[in-house]
Amino acid sequence: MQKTLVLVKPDGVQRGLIGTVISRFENRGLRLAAAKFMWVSPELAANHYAVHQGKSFYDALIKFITSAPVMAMVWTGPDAITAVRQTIGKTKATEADPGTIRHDYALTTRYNICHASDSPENAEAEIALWFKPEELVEWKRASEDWIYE
Ligand code: 3AN
Repeated sequence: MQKTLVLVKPDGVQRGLIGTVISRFENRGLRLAAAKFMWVSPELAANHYAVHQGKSFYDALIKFITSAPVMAMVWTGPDAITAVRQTIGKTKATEADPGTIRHDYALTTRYNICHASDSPENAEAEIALWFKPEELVEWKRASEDWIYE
């Protein structure tokens, strides 16, 4: 079982898509492990996007992620990192496959609704950055025996 960090970013929050994003992951069979609705501080934004520091879009990215609240979540399940990335689609919304969140709700790269960790290393680091260990909820969905091997 893997855990991965998902953010519904300011554009998704402002457009009323928090429930839609959650539904996609619930319908897929993934299990919610943590959630909080929050403003992102400049420090948290800089930490989260440290890998993009120095890039042409960095300042705009920090401005964007701090411009409205985000819904931060941890989702868990078998191969959850790949499954969640597959469900949200490619970074550039016009390259995302039909049926993915980014295809169905976005048109650009900056305003692409959500973030999801892209590797086990980044998932671990991002979950530790956004959540305290005690904020992760251990539980089992009643349907899991019919979804997980
Ligand atoms: P992903 O969100 O798919 O992991 P990253 O980590 O490459 O993609 O990019 C993080 C965020 O930075 C994107 N979600 C997007 O908001 C922004 N971003 C990435 N590349 C660009 C770009 N070329 N122009 C504008 N914004 C970008």
